[in-house]
Amino acid sequence: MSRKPTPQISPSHTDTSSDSQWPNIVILTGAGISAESGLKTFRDNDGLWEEHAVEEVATPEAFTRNPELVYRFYNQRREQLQSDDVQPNAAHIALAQLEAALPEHVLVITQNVDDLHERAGSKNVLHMHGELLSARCNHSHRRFIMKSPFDCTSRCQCCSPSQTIRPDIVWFGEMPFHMDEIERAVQEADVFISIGTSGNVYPAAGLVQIANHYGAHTVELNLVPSDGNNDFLEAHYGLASDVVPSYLT
Ligand code: BV8
Repeated sequence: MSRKPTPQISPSHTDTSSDSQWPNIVILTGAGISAESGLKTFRDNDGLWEEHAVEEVATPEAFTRNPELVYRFYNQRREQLQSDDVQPNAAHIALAQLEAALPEHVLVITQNVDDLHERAGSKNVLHMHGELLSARCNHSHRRFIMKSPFDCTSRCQCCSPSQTIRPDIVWFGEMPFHMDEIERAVQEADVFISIGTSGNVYPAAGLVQIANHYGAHTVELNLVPSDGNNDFLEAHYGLASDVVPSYLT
């Protein structure tokens, strides 16, 4: 597949009136984009998994075996996310400004389960690993906003009798959300930008290969080279709150 011409994407320097000239920009984000907002990443030194083995808290088997522990793990993160000192940072804001300047041409696919992209103003966001602030009925799989802590008495409102609910999270071994839409968007992307992810978790980590195959210009913006850094045509390293705004403006 031939490579699409590398488009110029800083809308601040160009008239964005003629819509058709603008590229389709797909952005994949991971825990690193939220690190400077105070949310722990997964695999950095003081990361989330350090405190909990993945098998303990992020698999359906863990939830069946020990729902209280899983509830506690997610309640801690929900409480932290809702505290006043956790706010979107300059990287989230830069992505929201890009979407505002190029409506219909920017999609954020996030592995993150926080709502910082939305709170920064991004509207076109797909949470492929679910969302901390919602819950899911264990029977109907219907999802609903739930900001209060989970506990073993939590029940859904969609079934009769009410059924147990679970965090609205995609655990290991479960199919991520929105995969058809995600793969279609990556195939149609002119630019694919990966921000703040170690490239450890599939299928998210495999999206750059799809982007390359369909000829997109692929860019990694990260603190350090990720496991998949060789798959990117361009890379800039540093703190997301520095490297993302400077790349996009
Ligand atoms: C599935 C829950 C199939 C949410 C998560 C192929 C090969 C090998 C393995 C597999 C494969 N296919 C599937 C697998 C198994 C597995 C997998 O990938 N395992 C890995 C560990 C080997 N994948 C799955 O199970 C997936 N499901 O494939 O299902 C299927 C098919 C049919 C039918 C049914 C099923 C499901 C994956 C989702 C699992 N859930 N989390 C939660 O609790 O939050 S994954 C978890 O990791 C989070 O979602 C997280 O977002 C994600 C990825 O981690 P990162 O975001 O990258 O975070 P990390 O800490 O690793 O890295 C942070 C990066 O930021 C670092 O690079 C760091 O340098 C950088 N950084 C730090 N600070 C900054 C910064 N950058 C910039 N600025 C800073 N300030």
